[in-house]
Amino acid sequence: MGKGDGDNAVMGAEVGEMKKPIRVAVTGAAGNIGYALLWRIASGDCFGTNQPIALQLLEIPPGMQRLEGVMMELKDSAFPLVHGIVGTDDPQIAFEGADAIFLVGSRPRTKDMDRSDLVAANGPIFVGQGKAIDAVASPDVRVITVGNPCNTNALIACANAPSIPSRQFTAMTRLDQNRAVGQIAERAGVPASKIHDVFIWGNHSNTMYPDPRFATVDGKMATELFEDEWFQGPFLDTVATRGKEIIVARGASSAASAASAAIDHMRDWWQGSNGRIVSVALPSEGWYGVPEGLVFSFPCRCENGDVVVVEDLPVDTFAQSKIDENVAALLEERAAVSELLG
Ligand code: NAX
Repeated sequence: MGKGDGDNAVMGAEVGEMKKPIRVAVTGAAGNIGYALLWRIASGDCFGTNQPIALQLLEIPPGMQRLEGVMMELKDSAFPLVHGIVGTDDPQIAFEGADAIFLVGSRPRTKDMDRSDLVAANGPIFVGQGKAIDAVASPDVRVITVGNPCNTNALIACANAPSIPSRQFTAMTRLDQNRAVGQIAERAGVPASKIHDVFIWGNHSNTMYPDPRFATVDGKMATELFEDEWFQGPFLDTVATRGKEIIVARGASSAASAASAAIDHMRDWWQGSNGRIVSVALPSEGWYGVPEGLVFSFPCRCENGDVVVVEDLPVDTFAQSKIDENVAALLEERAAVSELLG
């Protein structure tokens, strides 16, 4: 199956009006996040309402029957932008010619697992998927890693795809950002749209740091409205532990909000962030003293299809201590998977 070709496995493929269809791959497509994500992609929320797409969905064999059901429902939704749907358990088919890839599928953490068990259980998945991306995806592919531990999984996939520039591999900290925005908006009594330029440093884990120092609330500096004690105490704690709180309340992990954040991340990358600062975890080029190659969340702007790190923000003592804490955690994760880095 070549880029833009038809294929027996493609249902209802028709290439034509509007723009040329792009190929969008989603792994773990029959999972909880997949169920929310696919409908947002298909409706045009991510790549634009004039951008047709072909969906290429990956599952593991035990997930294939559930994936069949998801594909039936996608067909039944009759999305005008969807020009084809492929479901497969072969990464080489799922990533063939892919222009955008959402790496969602991985083993969720269970009660008996600590973070190092999670790294060990999921790391190997991203070796195979990185190699497949290297072999068959579009050379311009943009990859977002959602499956946890997402920073280190992105690092593994990137290391196993040497022909693709490392800046095309990212991990998602946008959910942490959105959680931070939600907290500030609620306290200020304004809609989330009034909050700009809150962003996340570091790892998608409870060490991440939601930096409020440049945030604005309806044009006013957030730090003039609310005290440091709140930002460094309850605000930080709420954002850091929100995932756990949701599991307790809902009996299941965040899914719709995670899918929504993945849409925000890829939409801004694809269409631009309109000058706003957003959080993207990407392989460090030494920015802010973060060791080269670590997949670390930085303040970024998205413009002309690229993610550009905002390099000149001042860092105070508290922010530096949080950056250092995240560097240490990510160095430890990198050491734990060193044999998977090619
Ligand atoms: P689910 O368990 O509902 O779905 C995961 C799906 O992935 C399953 O259908 C499974 O069969 C499939 N899968 C497993 N291994 C695969 C492989 N090698 N190739 C393709 N598919 C595979 O989990 P869900 O709630 O959808 O969460 C998915 C991942 O997102 C988890 O790792 C989770 O920890 C992570 N999250 C990341 C977040 C972030 O902010 N970065 C937040 C939400 C979420 O916790």
